[in-house]
Amino acid sequence: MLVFSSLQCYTTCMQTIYLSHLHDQAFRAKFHQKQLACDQLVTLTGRTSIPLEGPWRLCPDQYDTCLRAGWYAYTGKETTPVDCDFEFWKEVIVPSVWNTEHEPWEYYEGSMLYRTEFASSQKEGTRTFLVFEGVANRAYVFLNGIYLGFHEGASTPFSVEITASLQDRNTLLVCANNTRSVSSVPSENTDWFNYGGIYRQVHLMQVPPSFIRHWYVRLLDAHTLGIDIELSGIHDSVQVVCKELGLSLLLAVHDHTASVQVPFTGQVWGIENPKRYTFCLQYGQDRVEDTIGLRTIACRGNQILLNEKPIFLRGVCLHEDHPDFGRYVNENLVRRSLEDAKLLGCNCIRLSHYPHHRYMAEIADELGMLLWEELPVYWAIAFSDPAVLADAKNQLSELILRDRNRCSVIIWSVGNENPDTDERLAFMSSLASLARSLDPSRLVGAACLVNEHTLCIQDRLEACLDVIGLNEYYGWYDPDMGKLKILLEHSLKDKPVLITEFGAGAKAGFHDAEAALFSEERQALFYKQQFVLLLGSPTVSGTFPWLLYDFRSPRRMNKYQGGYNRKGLIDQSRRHKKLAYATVQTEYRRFKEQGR
Ligand code: GCB
Repeated sequence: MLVFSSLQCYTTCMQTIYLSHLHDQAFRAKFHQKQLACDQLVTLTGRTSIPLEGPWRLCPDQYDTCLRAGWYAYTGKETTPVDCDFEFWKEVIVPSVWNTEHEPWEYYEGSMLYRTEFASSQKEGTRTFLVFEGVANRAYVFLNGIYLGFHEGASTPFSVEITASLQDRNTLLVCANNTRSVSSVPSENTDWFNYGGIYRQVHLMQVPPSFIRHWYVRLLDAHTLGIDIELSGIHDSVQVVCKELGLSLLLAVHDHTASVQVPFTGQVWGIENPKRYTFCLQYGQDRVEDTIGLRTIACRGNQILLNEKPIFLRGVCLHEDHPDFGRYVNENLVRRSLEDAKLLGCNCIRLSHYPHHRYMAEIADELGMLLWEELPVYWAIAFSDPAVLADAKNQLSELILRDRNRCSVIIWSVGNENPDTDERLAFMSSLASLARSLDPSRLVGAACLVNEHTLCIQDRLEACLDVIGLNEYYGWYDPDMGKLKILLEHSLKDKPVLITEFGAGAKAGFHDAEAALFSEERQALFYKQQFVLLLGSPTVSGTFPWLLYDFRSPRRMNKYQGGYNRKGLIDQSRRHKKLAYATVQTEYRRFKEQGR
């Protein structure tokens, strides 16, 4: 009897432990306490790192059982039944989005577990970091069964120090979750496909005990170069060398920072001559090196000045989307987009509606292309939620820390087409202030709102911006293109106004002499008529057709669209240039001849 009752008690206790997580609805809270945010980010560019790419094992975890029941702690030596067997998971190449890698996963939204093993030999005294360049939409990271932290935001990098938990052989487990949520940035409703996964590179980065955390090189004005460095360590000086500029400086470190301003007499970076200089920094044993272009960007009235000369932005918008790779991009795809934009006659690309891969700014620096970079503060966001604001601020900080040495980036955009409320104004103006405080050397913009009754750009946010974006679809969603003429006449501002979107849908290969909706002829006609108004208007300082390539969108389900937004000048395969591509090309040639 005694034996039976203690056995019964044992069984009940075990069951209690085993079952306890089934009733825990707050299981995420403990994970969310440990955030991997911008204060932990280390700069990747200018360093060598060990890529952790190649085959990883993946397993959908629709009910988040890994987080609920602690699968991450399993060693494979469990003596009671467990619900996962790592070695049977499907092998997939990382980085990639899972939607393109396995047909049953095409529309999957939820958690996906990623697991890899790697060996590491840690030299005495070195510090090791894991750097993730992009996990959609959020990530929970575990190394050797130990939880390292949580990151929110699909498009910006994050890192975590793993010096203390690193072993000779390591198991890295990442729970990537792409559930859309009203309290995320972006929110649950967007006009693009919600891809998921570890879709940008993962690196193992080893640095000496004292190292350079961030560095920021730019022109303060046409004749002054400014350098600011943030350090982690004990040395009292940091060396900065740029041979071509004849610079060799030893800067004193105070409070983990070093700064200097020196006269600049070199060549500025520009579209025609994308001149760059190699800068090397040495701090104790740590060394970083990067090629950096130097230029100024400013506004005078409604003009944009690049290197103190007015420039008209002949732009185009771009999404990261490819039928074979989703949001994954490699260097070739980025080069191809830049070539297609250059050939179109562009000098600027609007990277909509979220931070694109860092390759874009790196290669744009090299080729001479200006960029508008954007935060996914898109449509309806939970503007009154302080946690959402903290998330948006964190994403903005991570983006700026990543790209502020990239001269091609001239504008930080803090949002797109958001409803006009007091909460939205407070939210977005605080993002604009943050962008300015982290990087006073660039312009701040956003796509603003129109008063459709008075036909005028009218948005309280304008006061917080350097450049005003206008998305307009007169002649498409609103058939009356005549309204655009009036709107432009009413909207002459003392700041540059950029037409950050205008476009019409066309199914590649669908032709119609009457220019029916969704025909290539209709799209070409739309651009012809729009450009007559835009080119003649003193209000407009730049134009950005929406957009270079067709992209997937679950909101677009008519027979021409078939799950794609068809406003691309080129189709989604990137092979078929629609008629409108040549129309825009001709208009941009004309712009150029007229000195715009
Ligand atoms: C917009 C949005 C953009 C959409 C576009 C469209 O105003 O900013 O994200 O994709 O319109 O095609 O309707």
